[in-house]
Amino acid sequence: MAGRLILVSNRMPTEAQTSGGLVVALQGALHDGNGLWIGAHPDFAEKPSEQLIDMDKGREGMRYARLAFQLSRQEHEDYYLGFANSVLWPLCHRRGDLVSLEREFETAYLEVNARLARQIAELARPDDMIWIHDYHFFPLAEKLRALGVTAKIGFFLHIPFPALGDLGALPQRIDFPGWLSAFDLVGLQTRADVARCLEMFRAEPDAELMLNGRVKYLDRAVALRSFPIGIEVEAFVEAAGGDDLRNVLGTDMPGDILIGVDRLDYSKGLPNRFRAFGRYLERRRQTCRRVSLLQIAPPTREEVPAYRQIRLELEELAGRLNGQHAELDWTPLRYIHRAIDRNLLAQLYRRARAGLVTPFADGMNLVAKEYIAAQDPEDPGVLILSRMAGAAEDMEEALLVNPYDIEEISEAIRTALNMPLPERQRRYEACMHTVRETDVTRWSADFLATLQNLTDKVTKH
Ligand code: GDG
Repeated sequence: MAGRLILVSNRMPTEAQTSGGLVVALQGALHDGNGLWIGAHPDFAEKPSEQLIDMDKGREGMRYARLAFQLSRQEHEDYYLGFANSVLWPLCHRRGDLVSLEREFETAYLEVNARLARQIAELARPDDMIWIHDYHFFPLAEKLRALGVTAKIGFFLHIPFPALGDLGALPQRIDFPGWLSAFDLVGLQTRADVARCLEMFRAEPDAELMLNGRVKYLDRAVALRSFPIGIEVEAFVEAAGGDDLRNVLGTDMPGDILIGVDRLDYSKGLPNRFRAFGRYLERRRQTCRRVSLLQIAPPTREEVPAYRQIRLELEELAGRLNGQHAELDWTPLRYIHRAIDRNLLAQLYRRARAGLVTPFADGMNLVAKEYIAAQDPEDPGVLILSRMAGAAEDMEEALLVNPYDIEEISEAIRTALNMPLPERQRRYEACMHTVRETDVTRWSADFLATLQNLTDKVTKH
């Protein structure tokens, strides 16, 4: 690649964050000294800043430059908590009932994207490649094109692509297909996401589907493809084999454990998971086997009302469940509303007889892949996975469940805990094959190679 790689994501890695699959994969892609990572500044400004801020001033040895766009507190509320997380997030996760359409949200979203476009346009050169991440920046390419930027621009959407019907919740004046077709390449998590994106274009009289996976819309053409994201497999396997957990707990981890790990988000299906576990406990009364569910659910976006709501709902369910089933020397549900250390997490996955991943909608779900990667191949646990998670598309050997069906999830818990070793091994191996195939380093290399190799014949201007 002759030019530089410019990455744009809402967050960028901080000094404290030295690991994490996506960060590692993208850092690897940002060739030595030849890349820029642009993200939001951690502090709010009095007034929105018109300049990108150099985050690494005076720091030695950075392999790439980090530049920050600074938001005002009001913009954080309207662009980030507002349009991104109270309109686009619920819309893409099939929760139209939670969409909160405020005119200020849309204005701030467009304004932040426009300002960022001006800042990027100042530094982008024609031979650079620009890779934009996620729903915070749907209109960014359109705004860059309007400023005359001709560099190749790719986009990856980490969350589900919305169904045509759900897009109706967007304000009429938004030209969503126009936003997307300003990119050269739109990467989505799954083939089902690509199908939904094509469905949207198919409904447009001005769109023309071409044979090579591209769509022509007005004077532009965009390539659509799925790039299922994954984890940093080897690092995770290694972390899972460590003994930090033993140092923390000693041998005090009695009985069989089920594990769930999710940001506390209404899309993750946590209430039904708790209910299904409760149902399982009711049914197995007669056996004396003690099974605990360890649920780790660190808080996110707590300023958004729907997130406060789900937190209260879970606290109530957890209290009721333990009240009904706990005994003097046993607590069936351990619910931790905090983030825990990554190595400990990997070792807890390995210790758990089953991993519960039951979202109603999820772009991919990396926890599913982490749970598999963490298992002991000689004695693996079982992944219980929602059909609605992107991860289910290529992990058919997990125990797939319908996240709305509490009985089915409770039945899957029973099946997982009683599954004979040869079946557990067979399922583990099949899932692990997918986990390796989608390693995050491969994922980013694949996306960038596809963007790089797009021929210019039908690109814009
Ligand atoms: C979005 C899409 C898509 C969670 N709790 C702790 C902790 N985590 C880590 C997990 C995992 C990550 O956070 C969560 O990733 P997911 O993929 O499960 O979900 P989202 O955060 O919603 O991510 C999703 C993803 O983007 C990537 O494209 O797969 O569909 O929604 O890595 O391990 N990590 C630590 N402590 C915790 O308590 N250390």
